[in-house]
Amino acid sequence: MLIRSAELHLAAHTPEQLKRDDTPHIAFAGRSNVGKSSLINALLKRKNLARTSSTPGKTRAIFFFRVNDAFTFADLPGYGYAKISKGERQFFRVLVDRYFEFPDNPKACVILIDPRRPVGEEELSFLAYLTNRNMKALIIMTKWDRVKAAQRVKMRRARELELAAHPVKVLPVSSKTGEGLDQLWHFITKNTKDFLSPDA
Ligand SMILES: Nc1nc2c(ncn2[C@@H]2O[C@H](COP(=O)(O)OP(=O)(O)OP(=O)(O)O)[C@@H](O)[C@H]2O)c(=O)[nH]1
Ligand SMILES: [Mg+2]
Repeated sequence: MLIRSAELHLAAHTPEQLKRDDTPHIAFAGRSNVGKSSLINALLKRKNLARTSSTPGKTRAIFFFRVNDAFTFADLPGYGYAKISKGERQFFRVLVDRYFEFPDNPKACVILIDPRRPVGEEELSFLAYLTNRNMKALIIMTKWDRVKAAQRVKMRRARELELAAHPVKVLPVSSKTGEGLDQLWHFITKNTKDFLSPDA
């Protein structure tokens, strides 16, 4: 994908700050620290457009990045982060719910999981939530560069088995080495293609 432009379009810290727009959206969801912001930077070939950190809980709002003036990436706050208060977690949930309730977007969701852990209740209920809304989803196994070659097949099978009840593909990706990014772009363009210009 040729990235002609990528910029922060909006940061929504509260549901009231959400705005409707007419571009297709790809939302990036997953536990805190799983690598959502890093993946957005890797896709857009920008070092620090989406802010990343080794401290979990970095992304505390929904950040919207407009790409090529044609579509939007939404960097969602991480779920399942133990150190935030119950009230704050509930607040994020309301924010994310409101975002998904917008009628025109998003169009598709990328859910990042840590391939070294069993798929959690949070991921499974989030997948059910997306299915209920007829939204396309793709599972990304992140930080694939950290998984030893000898463990890859076994690990992938285990995660696929845990996700078997859902009609969803699983893709290993590394934001560090770039592995899997082309296939991820394929999913993104498929779900945004009506809006892309011919040279994209
Ligand atoms: N080795 C490796 N490290 C990664 C990769 N992707 C992300 N990381 C590291 O994982 C840590 C967390 O990455 P972030 O992108 O900030 O994670 P996040 O999901 O946005 O986290 P929150 O904003 O807290 O929800 C950082 O230290 C990244 O450098 C990857 O593909 N490979
Ligand atoms: Mg983040």
